[in-house]
Amino acid sequence: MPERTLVLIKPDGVKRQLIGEIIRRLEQKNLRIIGIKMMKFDSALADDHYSEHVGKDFYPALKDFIISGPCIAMVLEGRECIITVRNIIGNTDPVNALPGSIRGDLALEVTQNLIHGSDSSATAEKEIPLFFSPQELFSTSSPD
Ligand code: IDP
Ligand code: MG
Repeated sequence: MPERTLVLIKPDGVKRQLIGEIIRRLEQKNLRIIGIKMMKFDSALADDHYSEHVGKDFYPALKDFIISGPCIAMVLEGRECIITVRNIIGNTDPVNALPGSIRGDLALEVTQNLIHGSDSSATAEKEIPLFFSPQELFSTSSPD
């Protein structure tokens, strides 16, 4: 099975009407979207998804932001898609993200940095089921 990763267009990306621009960049790389939905974080999902950051000084601001409005959640599939998506996204701080990356071209703030991508296969395996049931995913390697 090809590798899978969780991608979120964060509330700033939805508000700024960058959904199409962000998806265009991912699809043009020939990554496959195998699941997609608009959804809103609640408090519990924020704490689960960002469990590694709960308790850090920036977490209250991150949590307020991620629950502030709807997100687009997606599962992408493709060869080495975890590192590939991370490269397309760019550095966590948009100031340090290279031009050509999503954060490098389109964002300026560390909290409001437009997009999330899983950082490892273990993380992807933890994150994907928080947003999608198996029935909501349409793998490119399945017959339909
Ligand atoms: P990532 O999104 O590039 O994987 P992480 O370190 O996993 O970065 O942090 C998750 C999110 O938390 C970041 O995307 C960003 O929105 C926010 N964040 C991370 N570090 C900071 C910080 O030092 N100040 C403010 N927000 C931060
Ligand atoms: Mg991360």
